[in-house]
Amino acid sequence: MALQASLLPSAITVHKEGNGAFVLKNVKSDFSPLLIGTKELKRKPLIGPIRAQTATVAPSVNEATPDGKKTLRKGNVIITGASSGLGLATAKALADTGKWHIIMACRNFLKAEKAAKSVGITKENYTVMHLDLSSLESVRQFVDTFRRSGRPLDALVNNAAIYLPTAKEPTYTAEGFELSVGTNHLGHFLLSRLLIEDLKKSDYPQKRLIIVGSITGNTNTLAGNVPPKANLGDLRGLAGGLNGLNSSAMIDGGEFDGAKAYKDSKVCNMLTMQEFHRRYHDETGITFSSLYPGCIATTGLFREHVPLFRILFPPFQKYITKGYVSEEEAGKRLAQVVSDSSLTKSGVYWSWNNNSASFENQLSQEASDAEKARKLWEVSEKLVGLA
Ligand code: LMG
Ligand code: NDP
Ligand code: PMR
Repeated sequence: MALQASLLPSAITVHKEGNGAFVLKNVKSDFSPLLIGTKELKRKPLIGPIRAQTATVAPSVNEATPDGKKTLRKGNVIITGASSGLGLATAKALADTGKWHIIMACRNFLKAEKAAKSVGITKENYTVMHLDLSSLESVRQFVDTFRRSGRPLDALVNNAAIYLPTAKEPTYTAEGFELSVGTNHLGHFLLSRLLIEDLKKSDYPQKRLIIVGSITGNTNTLAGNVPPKANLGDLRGLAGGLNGLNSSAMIDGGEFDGAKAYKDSKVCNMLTMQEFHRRYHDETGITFSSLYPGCIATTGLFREHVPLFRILFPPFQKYITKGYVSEEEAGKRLAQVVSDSSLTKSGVYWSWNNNSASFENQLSQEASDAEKARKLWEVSEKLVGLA
């Protein structure tokens, strides 16, 4: 895929590596050209328990500094599943810049608070808000709570996920969808559809909606060919409600397989990002992105896997595939997708090479099938009650 160099800042050059990958070099970080200081706008505390949402959005540029210089206000980013692994590392990386306030959207409030403290994110840089993606009711409540906080929304990171590779039988979300696809795809689909309205209202200069993808959902890679392989088929199981009663618990209508359900959910994530791009980018200017941050073999994602796997997987990835990346490094990569001024191109699936240089990666045929993306969008909006 050719890079649209015209859309990129002039400081960036595009190199083609020996392996055919395009790599961005001399990448500049953050919004530095726009930033002269990092003072956050002071907001009035909320009065009363509930306040109807108004369209009062803090201006993105604050001219109230004593020396008359313009400053960009702190960005507000929602990160789902920020209580561990990649989400926590990203929250830390963004908080450390002093330019972001992180809304940690987590199912376990206490765990999230402890996690923020354990990595040294300071109080003024984060807020924990409850979100259980396996309940659409909880997703709607989260959106209400966020709106009542009065904060504008500048970036949304759909990061949370569950992986149930050893499950023999399917389990279900509150509304009765198979748990992996229900959480990883449908929960995030509803969240993103609702919050796009908030992103639209923000006057922040670079607004972004990110959905974390993975190599394991891409069958154009070796990792994506480790069985069971992702395959959404004709979406007959999803259209039937994924409930395992009158339809299959799997998107393609097949037998339940927990590892496949996870990989299928990642294909849905990558397709959804592209469909958002097609439907909303031109109208809103929002940047829609997905990414594979590298193999973060030590995270909680593998908590349900057999113990031997959990022991062998990290050295296997470190020394054999060389696909391993630390939580800290992966967090920096996702933080780049949130705030680096060079990663503004929309509709891109980002990956990194071994020197941690980002490049636009190719998705598999299925994960870039525009017709499937449209169908997935339409079936999903029915399931989450938007159509
Ligand atoms: C299945 O589990 C589930 O049963 C199924 O339901 C589904 O969920 C599926 O994909 C999901 O998973 C299978 C899983 C569990 O095992 C595997 O799939 C095996 C691959 C595990 C990957 C780790 C391989 C570890 C390789 C060892 C490397 C050690 C690194 C040392 C580095 C030192 C270097 C200086 O089963 C297990 O977890 C059991 C794992 C048993 C591993 C058996 C070894 C396989 C060897 C293949 C590796 C090739 C090594 C090449 C060596 C080159 C040497 C240079
Ligand atoms: P972790 O298990 O460490 O983090 C997942 C997060 O999701 C946790 O905070 C977890 O909450 C949260 N979560 C799970 N279920 C729900 C739910 N119902 N509602 C709200 N939050 C929930 O895994 P990773 O950090 O590895 O995974 C993060 C993302 O990275 C995922 O999208 C994954 O697919 C992706 N990814 C990971 C790779 C890897 O190698 N690890 C590779 C490629 C992609 P809690 O803390 O309460 O359990
Ligand atoms: Mg995989 C060649 C490189 C490579 C990479 C980058 C990954 C990433 N894996 C690779 C190769 C292999 N893996 C090979 C050759 C095997 C067979 C031995 C293998 C096996 C394997 C298993 C059993 N790999 C796995 C599993 C899992 O259970 C993980 C998974 O599929 O989770 C859905 C996994 C992963 N390998 C990766 C990555 C990034 C994962 C997990 C994370 C994810 O997609 O979120």
